[in-house]
Amino acid sequence: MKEYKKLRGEIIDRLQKELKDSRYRHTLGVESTAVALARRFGADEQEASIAALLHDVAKYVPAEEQLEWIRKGKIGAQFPDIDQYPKLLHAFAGAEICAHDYPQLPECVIDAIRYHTTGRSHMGLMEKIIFAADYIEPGRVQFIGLQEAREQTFADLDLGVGLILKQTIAYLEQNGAPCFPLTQEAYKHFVDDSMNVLEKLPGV
Ligand code: DGI
Ligand code: FE
Ligand code: FE
Repeated sequence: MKEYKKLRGEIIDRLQKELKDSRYRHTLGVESTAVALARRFGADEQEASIAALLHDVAKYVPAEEQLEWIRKGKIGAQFPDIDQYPKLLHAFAGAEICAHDYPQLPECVIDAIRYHTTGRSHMGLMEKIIFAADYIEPGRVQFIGLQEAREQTFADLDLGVGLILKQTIAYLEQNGAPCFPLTQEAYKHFVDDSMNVLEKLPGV
């Protein structure tokens, strides 16, 4: 990536200003995990680093401002009820903000930011890496299934994504939170359909 070092430095400065401390540390954990996954699965490590650094950049942008970015952005018209899913806004808004602020970034980096929370069916390699790295980064507070998700992801990225989707949907059900259509489609693709992940996963 052209001028990677300079860009990374600029982004680090921005994150230190715009993110809370704990979110900043999480972001660096996602970066190191994403770079490791990129090396393991043959993706561009610099692109993984930048996508990871930017994935939560919109976390503290006011909700109304996030909605404005989304409404005028790529998927706004597709999901008019997006305001019913407050936890998802930062991913969709973050992608629009980054496409605007860093026009040099490739589409795969922007899409990795856009789909890092929900996933989607037919995710590209960079999307899978950021989706998984966000979930398994070393700073995540321990919860049931985290260690298995880590091991599974480094063994087989598709199986890792499938396991993470399965655990996320179980978590949403437990908490009575609605599952977003993209997450349902991702689950169908990675867990139910072609990949038959469930049959390959030991006792989950
Ligand atoms: O931003 P992070 O905290 O690092 O992690 P994230 O972007 O994966 O956001 C996780 C939150 O998003 C978590 O509280 C669960 C929620 N979430 C993930 N998928 C869905 C969802 N919430 C709803 N309502 N529907 C989803 O499909
Ligand atoms: Fe996030
Ligand atoms: Fe995150």
